Amino acid sequence: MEVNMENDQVDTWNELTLVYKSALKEINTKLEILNDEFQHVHQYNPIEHIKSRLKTPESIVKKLKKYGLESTIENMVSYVNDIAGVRIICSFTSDIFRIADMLSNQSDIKVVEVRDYISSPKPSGYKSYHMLVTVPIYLSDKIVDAMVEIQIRTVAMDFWASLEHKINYKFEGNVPDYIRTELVECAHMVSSLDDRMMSINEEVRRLGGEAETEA
Ligand code: 0O2
Repeated sequence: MEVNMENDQVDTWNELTLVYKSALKEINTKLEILNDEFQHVHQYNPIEHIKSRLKTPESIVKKLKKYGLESTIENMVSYVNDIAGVRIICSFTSDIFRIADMLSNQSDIKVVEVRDYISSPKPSGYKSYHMLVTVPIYLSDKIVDAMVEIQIRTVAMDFWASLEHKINYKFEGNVPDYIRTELVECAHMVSSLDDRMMSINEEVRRLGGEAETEA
């Protein structure tokens, strides 16, 4: 898909990209600090790994088309909330809420919206905790609040979501019913696995140890 822009729009787009990239850096640094501090205080890392990405212009245009909107810079900023996206992968479900709380409690982060697909999974079986936040970016002559979509999920939820995403892509949304049903069943297995792994970890902690996950 081709994205055509006038010269002045290219300038605005480049500035926007810089702001969103900076927002990803800010959030990543905050997460690294929280993870390091958690390791220092509790000898435990709640975060397994972090992935961050800027949405490609092609996917932004595709999303605007889906919303029936024109591909303008204004529409991108106003209606596409996940231009900057961070995915945080944790070992246990309890870590998800711990990280969400720690981020929400930071005074410069404004939580715009929370979608808790852990407590209320999507009909597809999708589970994840989504937060839409803004973080201030200090430029030379102004402060800009940049929007970042944060998705927090366990390793098992992430495994399920990435396979389901690939399947949806392959079938362009028209996934055969029996595969959909199988995916919903697998999502239930993922939930049960997450619950059991968390129980084992809690039991080990109760016994005075810590079930370390691989570094
Ligand atoms: P991509 O390519 O991953 O960025 P909205 O952004 O509000 O228009 P929606 O679906 O109402 O879209 O918002 P929601 O539910 O918060 O979902 C945002 C993102 O969560 C999606 O981004 C996906 O990454 C992920 N997601 C949501 N539902 C599912 C699902 O059923 N399966 C999988 N695998 N991922 C899901 P995008 O932009 O749709 O896609």
